[in-house]
Amino acid sequence: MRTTQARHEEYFSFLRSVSLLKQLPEEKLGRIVDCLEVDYFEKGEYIIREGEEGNTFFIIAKGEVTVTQSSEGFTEPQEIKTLGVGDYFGERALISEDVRSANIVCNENDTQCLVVDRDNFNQMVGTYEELQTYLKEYVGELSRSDERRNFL
Ligand code: WNU
Repeated sequence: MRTTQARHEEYFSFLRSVSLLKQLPEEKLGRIVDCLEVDYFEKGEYIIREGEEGNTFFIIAKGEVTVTQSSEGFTEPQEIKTLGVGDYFGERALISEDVRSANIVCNENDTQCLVVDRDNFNQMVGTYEELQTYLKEYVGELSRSDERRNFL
């Protein structure tokens, strides 16, 4: 049997390995683990749809996803990149207070994501200035690469 304690330790050490969260104090990381949900996806499933409202942040614990986005001159969304274990997504809608700006499609059966809701995300990054600055810069870069893809 896998106890609550074992589960807690497992996710705690996994989150420690996520580069974004490396600097977080132990106590804070522990609180994130306490309020995490785990979601499971199968190949082909949409985890996020472009244009929808979103209130969650995801960290990939197992498997792989593809980021796609609609693009001028194409009928199908275009592939942008692939994300794997330890990568995260969904921060942009939370930081920019905007709808989802890309699709996230599951690429592998039994993909597992750790899901953090908006309130907990704000607690996670809000009180940690470095994290906030880092994510804001990254989100700014995303907007620029979106423009480049669409207008060149
Ligand atoms: C991109 N353009 C857009 C990725 C993951 C984390 C960071 C990049 Cl810090 P959302 C859709 C999500 C979006 C991002 C992710 O897709 N995404 C991108 C792009 O070139 N989104 N617009 N590349 S992977 C990635 C940076 O997380 O957040 O809530 O939902 O808009």
